[in-house]
Amino acid sequence: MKRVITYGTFDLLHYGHINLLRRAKEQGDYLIVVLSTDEFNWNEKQKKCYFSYEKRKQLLEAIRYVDLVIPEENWDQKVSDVKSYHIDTFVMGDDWSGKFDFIQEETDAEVIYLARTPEISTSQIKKDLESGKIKG
Ligand code: C2G
Repeated sequence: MKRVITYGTFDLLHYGHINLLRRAKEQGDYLIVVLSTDEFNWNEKQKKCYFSYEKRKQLLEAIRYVDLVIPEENWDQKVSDVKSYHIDTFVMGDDWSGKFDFIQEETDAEVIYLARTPEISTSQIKKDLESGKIKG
């Protein structure tokens, strides 16, 4: 069984996230999503999520591509996650391109960066809602 892992905040879940999760799952048979906790988001990414960790986890667990959701509590857990979950492929959107190549050196996992869905983002959704714009 090929095991895939990916990381993210996934706040205000949108089709860009779904595109990423679908393609990540296509890399194997079992997809683990490591979801940023509220504390990690605030302390390390200065992101205040609209939905709490529990709500974001509930949404992700309802997605057919996702097999397991675990917490992301710090920047440095990736190598141990990849090893302890026997991951074959580490996937991130290409806004992170190159940032996680060290995983390939320090573990047996392959690192893949997938193209982002360019026109959508959580921050854009928030801006559009504030200005009353409907995406359609
Ligand atoms: N993504 C995408 N297309 C978008 C928006 C996001 O493909 N329009 C991808 C991102 O590239 C990322 C994943 O969806 O791979 C989750 O995006 P975020 O929730 O914004 O995650 P991020 O804040 O980048 O956190 O340690 C890594 C971090 O936890 C990643």
